Amino acid sequence: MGSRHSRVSFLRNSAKQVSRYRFLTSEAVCRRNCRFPYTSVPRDRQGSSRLICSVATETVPEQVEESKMGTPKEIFLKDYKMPDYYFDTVDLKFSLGEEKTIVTSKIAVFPRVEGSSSPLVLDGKDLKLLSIRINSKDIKEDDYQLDSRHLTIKSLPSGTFTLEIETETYPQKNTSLEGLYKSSGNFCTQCEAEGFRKITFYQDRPDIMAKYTCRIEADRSLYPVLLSNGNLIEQGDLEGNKHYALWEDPFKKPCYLFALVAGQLESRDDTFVTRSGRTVALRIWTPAQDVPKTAHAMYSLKAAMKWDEDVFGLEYDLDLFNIVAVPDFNMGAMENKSLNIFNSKLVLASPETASDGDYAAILGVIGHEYFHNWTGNRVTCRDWFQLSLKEGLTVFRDQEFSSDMGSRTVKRIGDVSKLRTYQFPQDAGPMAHPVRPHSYIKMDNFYTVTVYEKGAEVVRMYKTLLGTEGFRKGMDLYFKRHDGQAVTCEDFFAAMRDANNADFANFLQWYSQAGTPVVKVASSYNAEARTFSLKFSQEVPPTPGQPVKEPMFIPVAVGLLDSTGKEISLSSVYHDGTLQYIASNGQPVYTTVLRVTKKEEEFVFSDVSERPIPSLLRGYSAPIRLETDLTDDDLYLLLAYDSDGFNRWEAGQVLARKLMLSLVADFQQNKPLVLNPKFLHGLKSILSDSSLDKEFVAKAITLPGEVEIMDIMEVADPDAAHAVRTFIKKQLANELKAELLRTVENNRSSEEYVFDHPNLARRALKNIALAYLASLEDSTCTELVLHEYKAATNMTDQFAALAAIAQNPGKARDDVLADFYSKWQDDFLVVNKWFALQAASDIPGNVENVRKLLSHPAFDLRNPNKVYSLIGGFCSSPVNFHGKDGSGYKFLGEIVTELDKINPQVASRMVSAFSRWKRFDVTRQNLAKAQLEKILSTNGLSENVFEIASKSLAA
Ligand code: B3K
Ligand code: ZN
Repeated sequence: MGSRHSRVSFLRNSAKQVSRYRFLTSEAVCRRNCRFPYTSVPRDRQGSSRLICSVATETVPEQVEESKMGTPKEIFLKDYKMPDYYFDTVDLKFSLGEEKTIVTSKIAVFPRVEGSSSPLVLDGKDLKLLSIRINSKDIKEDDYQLDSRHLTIKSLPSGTFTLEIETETYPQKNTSLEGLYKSSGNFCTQCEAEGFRKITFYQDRPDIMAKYTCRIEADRSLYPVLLSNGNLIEQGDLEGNKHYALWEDPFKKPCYLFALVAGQLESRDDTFVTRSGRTVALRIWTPAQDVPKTAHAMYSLKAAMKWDEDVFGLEYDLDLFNIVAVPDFNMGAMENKSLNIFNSKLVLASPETASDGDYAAILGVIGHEYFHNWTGNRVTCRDWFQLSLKEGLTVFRDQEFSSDMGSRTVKRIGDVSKLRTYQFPQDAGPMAHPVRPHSYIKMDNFYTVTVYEKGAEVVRMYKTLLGTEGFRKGMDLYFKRHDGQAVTCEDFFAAMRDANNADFANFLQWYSQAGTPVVKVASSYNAEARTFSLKFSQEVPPTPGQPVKEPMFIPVAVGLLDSTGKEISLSSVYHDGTLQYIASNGQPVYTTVLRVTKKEEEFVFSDVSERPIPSLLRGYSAPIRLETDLTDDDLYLLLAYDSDGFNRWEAGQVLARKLMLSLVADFQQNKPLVLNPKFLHGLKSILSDSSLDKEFVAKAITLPGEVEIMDIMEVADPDAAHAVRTFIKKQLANELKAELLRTVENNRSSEEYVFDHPNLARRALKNIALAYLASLEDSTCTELVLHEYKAATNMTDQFAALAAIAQNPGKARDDVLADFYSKWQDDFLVVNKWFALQAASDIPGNVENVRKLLSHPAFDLRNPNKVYSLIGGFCSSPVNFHGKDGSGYKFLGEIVTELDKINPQVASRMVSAFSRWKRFDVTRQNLAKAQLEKILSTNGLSENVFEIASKSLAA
């Protein structure tokens, strides 16, 4: 175990070499509608010891501890080496017990190079080794070496051989929820990224792909259901009230996709007939009482299967697809081959207990995990640095799926908001890393918004450049070339390029350079020449370890509007001295994609008869910060008329950001705050426009969040951001009271809950109106919101009313919160919403309430969802977490230290809230720094927390 001293000295060394390190974090993991299971709270937008013993001689360790070893080792992409040995087949046997579980593996091994004399190095953690046999013979003690991380086998036969290893593990003591563990009495596994090494000794790396069988033996009464990957080929009874099941997966897979579940579960069963006529049995497994709540998950699965056939021509490849919901899960879900394991939160839903947001998240994540069957499972990653190869691509696929199932514009707005709120701050902080990171200590710290969400933006840019057909051609070639392989981001790039004979210039920079590019555009119109020029300049800010950046390839989708807001048809554009005609197919073209590849570059539209208003970066065609010279009048015109729905919303957001920043300056100088009447008028027009999609209106009248505003301030000032946002909200509510009341009236419905676009859009609009009205704190509005709370027949409406009331301290708030708990105390997912709502409250001094909730009987630090709700929720209130007295920081510091002993992955996510401490004033900086130093001085700190905390501090 690493001593306190060795850790501190490593820290000093690492601090000195800071420019060399680029550690990643799950910093600012998003809290909404995603694979990361934070509970969604409608606020801003209203809305990972040496335990390994010699062969069967030493005693069983008292407690299974998470990896708290010596000096953390940093792993580099540039050091990737092909494995010396490959595995052909793996036969696993699990004997599941109450004290211990015995795992036997039989592996057919072959050398990469015939006659190789290299040792075989296997990963293993927190395991007790019982025996090793090669070609059915026990091996001598001198022939292998065991340390806290590896089993190294030295003398090996030449050519192919069989390796049999028997180990003992202790799932009941495994609170890290990684490897084999127990959740609510059931056994389950989580192997990605490096959890399989906690199950048995193995080459735990994704480029080792093998065919698996898995035999599970367990008590028949305690564990009636025994599941693993692939097809069930045999089952039967054993002595001593035991039974067994034998599973065979016909597809080669990396060990991170292995899964096992054993327990008391029941299933909702359905079927899906693929387009080639294969009937697939679909089963969603939960404890018996929850089966009724799996209807929406089953609907989502079938919709996803159909969509992947329709859009990508991709069919499911087995006769059985299982989903299991478990209440204790670090992430949102896991795409194990044919046995997806999900956090219950992303499976269970009923109108009474789940909100529209939950329904949408379930749709998206069920889709996401299903889509991984091709993008991640059939074609996987060569090494973990390539994570975005599967995650960025699969996020892109789930985004497109959700778009097609609902409103494309609103989905895009939500995804871009997520990018701005969570990824932009990461890209601008000490944890900034490229979409394909260069190094890591703990891979689990790299499941970030950068790898996922920015990675999805990178995939989206291929599509923007190639068009739908070209992108599909690229995908087809990718699968044709790489099915059954473990590949790299370059392989994906090459498939896109080759299928389209495309010139992607410096596009690969998107995988290697961190930081959000800042692109400035200056426009000018020449009336005489009838030309309109757009001059672009780009700068990628320095990030840790990358002080100097190269220009990026930025696809900028552009349209031009005339002074009445009408689209101008585009004919040609000069670039680099050559005139390029815009392909038209005989139809007028209103949007073209400019390829910005240099530091400075000019594009000149010809044949433009009046000064146009450019609609730039349509659909948010690249993940950049765009600075334009558009006037407020230009922006109001775009807000009113842009045919690009995303840019119409964006114009309103740019105006809101400008207004908020100027009011922040006023607030800081103690000047009175005044709302710009033009802004009010702009929002009023949107609110009153009945031709607009209601969900779009709800988004358009939502102000940018406090985190987003803090991110664009010179020095982040949470108090100013909060005061200004609250001020504007109240002013708007006051001025638009009549319209808002009408909006609530007109959008109520007593009809049965339906999750479809018109209904969820209607509820979204009504509930944002309600939140605005509640901010007024007058008796009429309080009565109205209370009425809505009582009259609500579904969780969307009920929780929205509760959240609206909870904005304001007082008896009404206390009563309704108590009522809500008493109604829902038996439903742990709803109780988590209740925790999150209170935790995220901006009520002054809320840290004390949150401390009290820590000892609430429903709270448990061992359950990640509860931690994400209460602790994660608290950190999402800038005014309280960043309270100037340091009480929020002290609270988080204490929790992280305690949590790290239980679950390092979860603790590491929580400590990420400190990462941007340098963005604040000196007082806050010192307070946050002191907490980070205290955490780092903790004896036995996990590598997970160490990586995030030390990098945050060293920045
Ligand atoms: N691939 C999993 C996440 C694995 C978690 C590693 N600690 C979920 C997903 O992105 O689909
Ligand atoms: Zn994924």
